[in-house]
Amino acid sequence: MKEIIKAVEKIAIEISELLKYGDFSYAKSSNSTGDTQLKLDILSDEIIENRLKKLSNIKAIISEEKESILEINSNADYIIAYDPLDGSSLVDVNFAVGSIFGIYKGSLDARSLVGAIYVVYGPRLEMVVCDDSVRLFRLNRDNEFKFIKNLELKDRGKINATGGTQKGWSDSHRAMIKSLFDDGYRLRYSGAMVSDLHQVLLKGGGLFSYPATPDAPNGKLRVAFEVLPFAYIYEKAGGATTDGVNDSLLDIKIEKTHQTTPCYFGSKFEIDRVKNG
Ligand code: AHM
Ligand code: MG
Repeated sequence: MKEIIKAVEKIAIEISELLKYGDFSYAKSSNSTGDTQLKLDILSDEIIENRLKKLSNIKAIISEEKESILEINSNADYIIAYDPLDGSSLVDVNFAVGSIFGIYKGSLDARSLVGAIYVVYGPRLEMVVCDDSVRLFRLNRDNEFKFIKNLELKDRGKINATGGTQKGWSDSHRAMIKSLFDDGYRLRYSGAMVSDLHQVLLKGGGLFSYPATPDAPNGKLRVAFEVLPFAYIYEKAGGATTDGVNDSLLDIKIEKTHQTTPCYFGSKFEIDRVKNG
């Protein structure tokens, strides 16, 4: 695990440099979910692949930008599923974007998650590492990640980060979102899940939702690279998650690498509200 965290630190610094000075035009290709890829998506994926390939404890890697699993060491333990550059469509407007890593031991199964890490490329470079606890690190002037604090969600927050095409929301989803606003919750939504979930986590709580809609019947966010790593982090931070049906997002079975799901992450109070209407 330590080796993986060290590799992610190096990856974060390299991708951060790429974001500052790299070309942010589109490539001619698209990924498995059909998104047009930016050159930055492809280069970030290469940076991560090259760093992780050097580790002897990595069995395989799976990327949002790759069609299939890439085997590395068949006898090793860890499978890393990652989104190299989450929110990359916001690079042109200079918003904070991120990288997400799910660390699975043995098999690509939600209950095999042993850790998750995400990086936020904002005005500062931050990294949240979760194994048993959830810890925030920030890059200092000497290019070292320094521990800042442990992160915990309160039982109830104030932020309502609502995704998905609103005209496609179900009546029950619409009513639940409205009831939170009626209770004084504030809208906060940038369109990069790393930044939006980072905000909810650092401000102590609230709700991030991305429901199923007719244009995205299984939601938009990807189970293996995006949803499960954040579900692991939120639950370890004392929060809760659901897909609207299961008690926890960690109950989802991964059947396809690029599978998507509706998802809700938050403090316990807001997730109870999602579950009970
Ligand atoms: P990406 O990984 O291709 O950037 O897409 C995922 C992003 C998430 O970061 C974000 O929550 C969501 O897509 C935003 O979607 P929308 O524009 O529909 O709100
Ligand atoms: Mg993403």
